[in-house]
Amino acid sequence: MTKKHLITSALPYINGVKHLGNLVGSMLPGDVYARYLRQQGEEVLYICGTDEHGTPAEIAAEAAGKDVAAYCEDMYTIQKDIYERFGISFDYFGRSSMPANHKLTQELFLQMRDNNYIEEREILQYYSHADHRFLPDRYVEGTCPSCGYTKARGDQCDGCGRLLEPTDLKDPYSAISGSKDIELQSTKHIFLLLDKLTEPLEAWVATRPEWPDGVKGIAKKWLKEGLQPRCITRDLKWGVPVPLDGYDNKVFYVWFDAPNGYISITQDWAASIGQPDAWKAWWQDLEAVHYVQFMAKDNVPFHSIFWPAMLMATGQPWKQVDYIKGVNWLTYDKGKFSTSQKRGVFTDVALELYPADYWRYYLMANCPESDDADFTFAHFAAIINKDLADILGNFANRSFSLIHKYFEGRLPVVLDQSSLDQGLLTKVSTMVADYQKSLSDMKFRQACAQLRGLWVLANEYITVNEPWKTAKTDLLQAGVCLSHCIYLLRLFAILGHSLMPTVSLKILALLNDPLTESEGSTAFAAGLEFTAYKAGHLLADPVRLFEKIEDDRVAELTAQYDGH
Ligand code: B3M
Ligand code: ZN
Repeated sequence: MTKKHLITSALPYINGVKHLGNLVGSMLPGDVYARYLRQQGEEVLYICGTDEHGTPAEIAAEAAGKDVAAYCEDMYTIQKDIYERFGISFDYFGRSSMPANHKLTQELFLQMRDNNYIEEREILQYYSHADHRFLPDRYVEGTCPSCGYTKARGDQCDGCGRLLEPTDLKDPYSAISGSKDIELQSTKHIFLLLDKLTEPLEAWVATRPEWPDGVKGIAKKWLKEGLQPRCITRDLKWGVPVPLDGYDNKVFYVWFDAPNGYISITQDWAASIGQPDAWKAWWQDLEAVHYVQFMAKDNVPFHSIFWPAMLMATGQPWKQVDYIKGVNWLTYDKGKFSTSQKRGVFTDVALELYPADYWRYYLMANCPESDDADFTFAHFAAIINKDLADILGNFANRSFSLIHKYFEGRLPVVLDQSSLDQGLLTKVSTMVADYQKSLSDMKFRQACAQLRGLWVLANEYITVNEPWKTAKTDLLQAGVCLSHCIYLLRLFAILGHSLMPTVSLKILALLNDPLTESEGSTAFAAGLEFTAYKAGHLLADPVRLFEKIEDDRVAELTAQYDGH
């Protein structure tokens, strides 16, 4: 029995519009995979939403001069709209601050406590006299003890990725005010006894040999280093309240509630479709679901160790992730994206500059799967101009223009066994199968290269057969060639739908094809047959599919977004 497919992308933090690195790190690959599976006729549920608690939200709301709840409401709407315009086809894009996540997180916590995985401890925490408050870990910054990065945060060092406690930092200061007038004072917090879950976690990770090497490496490194009890409460106001007496001024650590958001957002999805229990089939029917998570590598520890441990500690049979597609980072011109320094391309601006599908194709063709990838406008323009404009766009333009010139815009001939170019079809079928396998295996760079290879093959086919010449002496021969080109264009529209949904539908419209949304296995299978159209099928007038990006524009954009 084929399994249903549960897909989640790491929940983007609520603070600020996300950049291209966030998009290619979790939401875009998740979408390509979800679209591909749906097109194969598989049952898919694609869940994501904003990660709204913790210091990122509080700091950003303060900077925006807004109440944090109002800030989150506004940013949720803005982010949701951007992902829709990028064609990210979530089945539901929810919010970790919704009541369902508060309820679930508190329930899971109490189950962990009843199973003796929770401990209260007095700890020393930085109190800032300048800010009149205890400083949560992300509010403390300082020098990383491992790599010397001077803006390391109290929970993780952005310089080397190491997870830290605030007391690990050298020369610590308040990230709120910059004040060094901070001192360690005693305060009560709650700890999750992760160390008690080492064995079940080791046994569970061992059942996931197919995880990418990078993901397995991170999980095993954490286990090898030895899991430590981890503090799961923070001195913040905005977050999930702790359902215990004496914790009125504390909330759960954001990473203790955010992953539960995958489940609670599914609960919100179920409510939104009027079937409040529909979420259970995805999270409690363990054998019926294949669960894939998409995220950037810095999130892997929390998804491969921390959250699975939390679910194990509840003693409940929660669906655990089957495959983690962790990707590396997209750098911007050999540096970091930066909101504050206005360095890099952010998703709202990207949509103003070029159509979503330009970005979708470029980012997947250069997806930082096995290593970091670097974005420059020069490289972006080179790929758009070559792959999309010169190869796919040129092939479409030549095919349509010649059919309008010699065949009044109608399909020249309906191909049959006698006129079909078997050699071409054999090559195409093999390449299509390879492309399908790459998408199924979530090897996106490879899939894009294989799709591009099909476009190259089509250009070679029309060049070798020279229909613009043969039309003058043997119209039928030219017609047979051009009918193959129409078959190929339809195939490219269907194959490319998961990567470039808008371009795909544009090509189908040019073909006057009845497929409105090339989803579902019939559409995919239909793409492989060559008798889609009847004799005389009228094609739309040719339009240019892609606009090239000129050198002077590249120079302009490079200067505009380099953050100086
Ligand atoms: N909000 C993404 C990040 O670290 C983080 C993911 C949460 S998934 C539960 O940018
Ligand atoms: Zn470091």
